Amino acid sequence: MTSSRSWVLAGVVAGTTGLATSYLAAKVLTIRETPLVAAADLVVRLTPGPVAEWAIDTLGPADKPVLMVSVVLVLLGSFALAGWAWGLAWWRGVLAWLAVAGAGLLAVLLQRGAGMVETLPLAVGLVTTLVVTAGLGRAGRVPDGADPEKDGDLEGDGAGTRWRGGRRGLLLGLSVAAVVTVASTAIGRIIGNRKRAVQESRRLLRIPGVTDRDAPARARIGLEGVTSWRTPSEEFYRIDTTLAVPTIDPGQWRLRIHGMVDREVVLTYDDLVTMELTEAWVTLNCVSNPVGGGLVGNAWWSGVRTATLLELAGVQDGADAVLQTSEDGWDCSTPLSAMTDERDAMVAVAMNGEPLTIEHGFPARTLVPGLYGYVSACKWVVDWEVTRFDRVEAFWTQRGWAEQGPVKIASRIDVPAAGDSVPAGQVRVGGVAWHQHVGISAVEVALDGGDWQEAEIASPKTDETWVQWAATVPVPEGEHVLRVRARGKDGAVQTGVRRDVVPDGATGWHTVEFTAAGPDD
Ligand SMILES: Nc1nc2c(c(=O)[nH]1)N[C@H]1C(S)=C(S)[C@@H](COP(=O)(O)O)O[C@H]1N2
Ligand SMILES: [Mo]
Repeated sequence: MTSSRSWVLAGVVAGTTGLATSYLAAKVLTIRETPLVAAADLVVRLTPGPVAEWAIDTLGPADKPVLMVSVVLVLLGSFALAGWAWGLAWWRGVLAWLAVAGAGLLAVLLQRGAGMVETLPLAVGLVTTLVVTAGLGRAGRVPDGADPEKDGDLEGDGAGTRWRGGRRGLLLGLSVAAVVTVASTAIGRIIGNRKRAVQESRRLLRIPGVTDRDAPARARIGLEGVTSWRTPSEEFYRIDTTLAVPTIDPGQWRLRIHGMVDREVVLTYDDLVTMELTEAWVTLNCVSNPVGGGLVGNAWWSGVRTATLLELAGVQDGADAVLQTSEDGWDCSTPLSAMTDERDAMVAVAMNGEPLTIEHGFPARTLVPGLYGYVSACKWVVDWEVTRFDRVEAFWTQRGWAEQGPVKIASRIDVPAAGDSVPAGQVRVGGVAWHQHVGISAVEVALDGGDWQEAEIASPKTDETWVQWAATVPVPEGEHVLRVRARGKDGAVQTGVRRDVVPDGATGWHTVEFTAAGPDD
């Protein structure tokens, strides 16, 4: 075995180990496409049409396996090159690995919807590869003074880092790499299968009593461009701190209610879904939603009233909070009063007529109308400790956000969008407004700082959701600024004072700049 051959082998082994750990990372992070699949996808996308057609024609159903095998061969080739380069000088090897990772990064980022998280497996793979290459290089070295002939091959005394072939060390290094590869692949498989199993059980789940609803006609203002009153689940905003989305088998799920209660209660998923279901339209808000932002959505939710569940346990005097914890350890402290009053606070099991999606908290999540998500809407909820605010601090309150998070009155302009150009004249404008658990009594708009003009509002017949509004505004030619404000059924008028989202939600009027064009423009 010559020195450069050993380095080539080291490269192939290190690259393969990196592929394995990147696969494991992708499974842990529940990223659909591993870097390897992303690379294959990129090849497909870069393949010219005629070539692809030729491949499909000649290879038929074998085209996918052939593609994967080709990608793997090309990868192994580049691993070999990188190992060889490392043998010339370690920094050349590092550069070569960075080039391979760079190609992988490109492949990953070109995937639909890929973001920072999707690049993490690649980083894990790269680090593994660098460590394994360096480690093999070291392990293969013969200790100074030993007779290299006895324990391996010594390649001359040329410049650069030379493989000196300590056979025992090399074998040990290779074994470690092999164990890491096999273990990562096996664990990744198990995690991947579990996720698939949970997805499958979710898909087959039929929860008795769960209904689906379309937005009622009275909730729709009928102006094109205004956000749909009911947010489709796929478009519903998603906010959480989790890197690896919990995949919980409903059969394993439990909700433990303890703390300041008469008797501790542990509920199974079956217990939960055989209780009386409540269903309601509820708008969910993120406290981090800036004025005019999209971190707000409205859905038809089905679940069991939190009040009913707390009654089972019997809340003791003096308690004023429930510390809710999710399966991944995130927590929030929710006012007991909001969980026990007449509003439809619930442990939701379905959203828009279907079991919750895994991202939105499957199999169960809490929902408290009128409170921001960060103090109430615990996804993957597994534990409720009935307690007192003066005894606990939750994830976001530890980080400077307010302990209490009632949703502030707010309104948004959807039409026109910022920068739009519309024909001058009578212009239809519209959007949404909300003052949950209180209700919206009026929405007003003002053009260019002029008088407030009252808009029409739809009447969804509940105060726990947003309402759509629209108005007809006379707009002369030129550049304009439209602003909106809402009035609450409690007499509140939305303030124009601009405040940041920290610590308890943004305030200020949403304004939109647009242009009105004359007939000749
Ligand atoms: N387990 C868990 N639940 C959570 C969070 C989280 O980080 N982890 N974020 C909360 C926040 S800040 C919001 S706004 C809502 C968002 O819920 P959604 O992702 O279903 O829209 O979930 C809440 N529940
Ligand atoms: Mo949030």
